[in-house]
Amino acid sequence: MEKLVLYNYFRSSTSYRVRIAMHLKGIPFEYRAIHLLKQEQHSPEFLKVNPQGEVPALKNGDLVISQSLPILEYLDETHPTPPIYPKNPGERAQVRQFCENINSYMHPVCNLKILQYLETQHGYDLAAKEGWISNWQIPGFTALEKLAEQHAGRFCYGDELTAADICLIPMMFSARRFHVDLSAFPILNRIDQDCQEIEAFKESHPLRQVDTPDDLRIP
Ligand SMILES: N[C@@H](CCC(=O)N[C@@H](CS)C(=O)NCC(=O)O)C(=O)O
Repeated sequence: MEKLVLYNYFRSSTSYRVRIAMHLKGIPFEYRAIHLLKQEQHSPEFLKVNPQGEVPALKNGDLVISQSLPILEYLDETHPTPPIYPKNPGERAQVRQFCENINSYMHPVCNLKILQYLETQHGYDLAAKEGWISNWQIPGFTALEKLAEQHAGRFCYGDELTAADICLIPMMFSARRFHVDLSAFPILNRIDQDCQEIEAFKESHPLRQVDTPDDLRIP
């Protein structure tokens, strides 16, 4: 069987989601780095892989899937152990809802192309971009904290890791990078700390990847 290829970038939070799932499930993969700041996502070769010009993209032989949430579901269906979605349909839908809060509302506002547009078309400097991100993400984290109050055990939904945690931890990493104040979210911070102790999260961490620049790398 051919090895799976993951097109990704160390600091991309959506790539980080997929790396966590692959390490958690023990799926070997080839790490193909796409340097977003060098605009490699818009190269003709990469656009053949993902016409949308975004990472992550997963290649399994002739099959290519982009969008991290469908990739997570594909991995869960092809490698069911350990599961990352609950079996019960209601609980499963709630985990998906939590993921979508992050995926469709919180993550897009800090995407590179959005920030580049704000800078080139509207003159945003770094402080203005960080203000923009906080403006949208604080209400997002506020909702996630409320959901966690209702549903969390050790992790976001009960005591088993799910896709909710796999989306949350990269979102928190990205938010901290842009100086979003996360101090008002004690449950989310506690879950984040717990996850950082788990091997799959350590291995997937943006600052420990092959394309992590040396000056950012952590042990
Ligand atoms: N909803 C997509 C979002 C993918 C996405 O936005 N990827 C970012 C990196 S986190 C990207 O490739 N951005 C390229 C750009 O902005 O030019 C997913 O979940 O995979």
